[in-house]
Amino acid sequence: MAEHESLEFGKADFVLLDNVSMEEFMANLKLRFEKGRIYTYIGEVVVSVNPYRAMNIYGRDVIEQYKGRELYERPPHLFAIADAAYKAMKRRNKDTCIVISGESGAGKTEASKYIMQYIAAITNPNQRAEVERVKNMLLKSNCVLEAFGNAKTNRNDNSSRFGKYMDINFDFKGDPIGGHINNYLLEKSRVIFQQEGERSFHSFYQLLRGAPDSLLRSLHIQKDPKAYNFIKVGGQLKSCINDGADFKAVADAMKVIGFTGDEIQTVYKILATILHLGNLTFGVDGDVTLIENTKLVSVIRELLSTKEENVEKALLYRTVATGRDVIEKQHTTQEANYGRDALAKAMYERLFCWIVSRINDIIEVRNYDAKIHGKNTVIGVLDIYGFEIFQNNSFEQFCINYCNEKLQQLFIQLVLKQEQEEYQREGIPWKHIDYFNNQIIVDLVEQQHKGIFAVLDEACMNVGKVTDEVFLQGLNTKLAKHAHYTSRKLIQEDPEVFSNQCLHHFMGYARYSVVGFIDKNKDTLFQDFKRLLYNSSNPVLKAMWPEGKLRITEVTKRPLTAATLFKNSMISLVENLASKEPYYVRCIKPNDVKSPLLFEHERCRHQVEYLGLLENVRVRRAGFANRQTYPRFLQRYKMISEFTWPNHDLPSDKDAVKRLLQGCGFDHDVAYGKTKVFIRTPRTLFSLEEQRAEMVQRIVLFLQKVWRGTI
Ligand code: AD9
Ligand code: MG
Repeated sequence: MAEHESLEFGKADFVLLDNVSMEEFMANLKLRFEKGRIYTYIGEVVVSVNPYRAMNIYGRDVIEQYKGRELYERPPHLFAIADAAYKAMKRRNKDTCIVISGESGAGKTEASKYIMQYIAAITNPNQRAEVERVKNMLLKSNCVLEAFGNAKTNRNDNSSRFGKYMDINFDFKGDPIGGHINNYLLEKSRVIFQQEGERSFHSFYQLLRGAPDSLLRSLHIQKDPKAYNFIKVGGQLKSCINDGADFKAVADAMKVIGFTGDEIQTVYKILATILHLGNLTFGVDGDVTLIENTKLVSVIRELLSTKEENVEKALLYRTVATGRDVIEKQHTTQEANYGRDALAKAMYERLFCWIVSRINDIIEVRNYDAKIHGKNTVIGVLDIYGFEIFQNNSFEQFCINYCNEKLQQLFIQLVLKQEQEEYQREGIPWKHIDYFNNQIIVDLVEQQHKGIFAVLDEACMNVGKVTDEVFLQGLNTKLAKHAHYTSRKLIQEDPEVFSNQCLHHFMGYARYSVVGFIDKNKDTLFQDFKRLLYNSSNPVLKAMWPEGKLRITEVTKRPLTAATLFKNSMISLVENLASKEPYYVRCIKPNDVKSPLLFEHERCRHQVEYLGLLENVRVRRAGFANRQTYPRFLQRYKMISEFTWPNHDLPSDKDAVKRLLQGCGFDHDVAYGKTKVFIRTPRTLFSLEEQRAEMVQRIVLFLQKVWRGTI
C-alpha cells in the first residue's frame, strides 16, 4: 500500500478493505472520489473514476515522483502502472501491454494519453534526436486520429468511434524507437447519419469552423454546417470542443508527422466531396434516373480530379458482367441514394485507414540496428470504444459491445481464471472464488455455424433478396433457447419497432434493431466507384483505391463480410494481448451528466459488479502478488544471501530459495509451489529488490576497488 497516504482518503488498495463486500468497496470508492483520489489499486490493477474536471496530477513534478519507483511507494496513479509496465519490459526484456477498459465516457482515451505522455517523459534522457522525433510523432498522432475517428455522442463529447491499439517499440536502452497503430472498425455509418443530439466526426466541423476562407472557397464549401445534409442529421452542430482551434492543431500535427502538402490538401478535398455528396439528390424523368443538382457534380469532379461524365455515370449506373457480356444497368433512385451513401462512407473509412497507414509508415522502426539486434521490446496500449447502449442500437453497437465482451473475457482468463488454475497446478492450498464467466456470450456472438455473426453471414450469402427479417428469423430459429438471447416477434406493420433482438451482455441488457444489419454486413460498394477513384489524376487519392484497377470481369471473389473481418481482428487482438504481460486500467463513469461532483451510487455499483472488481479483490487477496520459478528467483536474488551466493550446495533450487527466504525473515509471506515460489505481498518483493540493489552497489564498489588495486 502507499504508506504515506492517510486513511482520511480511504484505502489506496481495495485489497486492504476490512471486509470484501460490495458496501465496503463502494464506500471506499466514493470516499476517494469525493476526496479527489480518482485512482485506487486492486493489486496491480488501477481502478479509475472519471473526475470530469481538470486534475492537477499529471504535471512534470508528478511524473518525477513516479519515475522508476515501485508501484506501492506512491499513491495510486496511472503513471505507476505505466512505470510498472515499462520496468517489466526493461528489466525482464518482456513485451507488456496496458489494457484500458470501461464503458463509453469512463475515461479510457484520456487515460491512454496520460500513459503515453508519461512514457514519453521518462525516456530518452540523452535527448537523442531520432528518439525525440519518434516520441513527438507518437504524441501528435493522437490528435489527428481523434479528429477523424472521434465524435460527440450522447454518452461522450469526444467518443472514440474506432478501436485503437498502439505498440511502442523500445531499443535496448529503453528508449522509444518507433511504433505501430492497429485500428479497428470505424463506425462509418456516422458519416451519413447521427442520432438526435449527436454529431458526425469532428473533422467535418473542424474544417468548416477552422479552415481559412481561401481554402473553403477552393473546396466550394460554406462555413455553416447546417448547409450539409450529412452532418446536420443529429441537430447538434456545436460541442464544448473548440473546432476552430482544433483545425489548426490537427493541420500542424499532420505537418509535424510528415504528411506532405498534397496529402493534406487531398484530405480536405475528400472531406469536402463527402459534404457535397450529401447534398446530391436524384429524381426521375420517365424511366430515367437523373441527378437533380448537376452543379454539384462539377464540384465533385473538380475535387476528385476525375472526369465529370465519369462521376455522373458512376452515380447513376452500375456495370455488371453477365457471363462474357458487360452491361450498364441504370440505378433506380433508391439504388442511386444507396450508392451515394455507400460512396461517402467508404471514402471516409478509406481516408481514415490511409491516415493510420501513413502514420505507421512514418513511425515504423527505422533503425536497422535496433531491428536486427533483437532487443526490440514493445509496450502496447489498448484504447477501444467502450460499451454503449443508445435509444437505437444497430450493427455498430453490436460490434462495439462484442469487442467489450472479448476484453472482459481476456481479463477473466488472465486475472481470474489462470490465476486460480495456477495455484491448483502448483499445489498451493486454494479455495475457489466464483465469478461470472462471459464466455457463453462471446460464443453466442462468434461461434462457428451457430453464433449470431455466422447466422448473419449465412443470411448474406443467400441469393436473391435477403432482408433483415430473414436474418432475424434465422436467429429466432437457432437461438430461441439461448439464455442470453431473446427477440420480439416480428410484426410486419411496424418493423422499425419490433425487428429487434435482445442480448443479455455481461454489462446488462441491450436491445438491437436488426434493421440495416444485412447491408452493413455486406458492405457493398459498387465497383464503378472504385474505378472512378482509382482513375483520378490525384495520385494520393488514386493510391487509396488500388482495387479500382481491376476490370469488371476480373472481380470474382466475394469479399469477407464486415462481421467476419471484425471477428477475425478481435480474435487476433486478443491473441496478441494474451502473448504480452498485461496491466489493467478499469475505468468507471460516475454519472451520466458529466458532473465532477456526482457519484451515482447505483450506476457505479453496476459497473463494479459487471467488471468483476469484487472477484478481482477476492482472488488478489487470497492470492499472491508475485510468482517466479525457482531458478529465475535465484538468478535475481542469490546475491543477498550467504547460503546462495555465489552458488548453493543444497539439493534443489527450491531448497535454496527456501533457505534464502528463511534467512531474510520472509518465510511467512510466501508459499512454495511445485515449480514456483509465490510471494504474497508486494512489500516483500519490494524489500528483496532493495536488498538486491544494495548488494549490487556493494559488489560494484568492491570490483572497482579491485581494479584500482586498492584491495
Ligand atoms: V468512449 O468509449 O471513447 O466513448 P472514453 O474514451 O472512455 O469513452 P474519454 O477518455 O473520452 O472516455 O473521457 C470522456 C471525458 O471525460 C473526457 O473528454 C474528459 O472531459 C473527461 N475525463 C476523462 N478522464 C479524465 C481525467 N483523467 N481528468 C479530467 C477526464 N477529465
Ligand atoms: Mg475513447
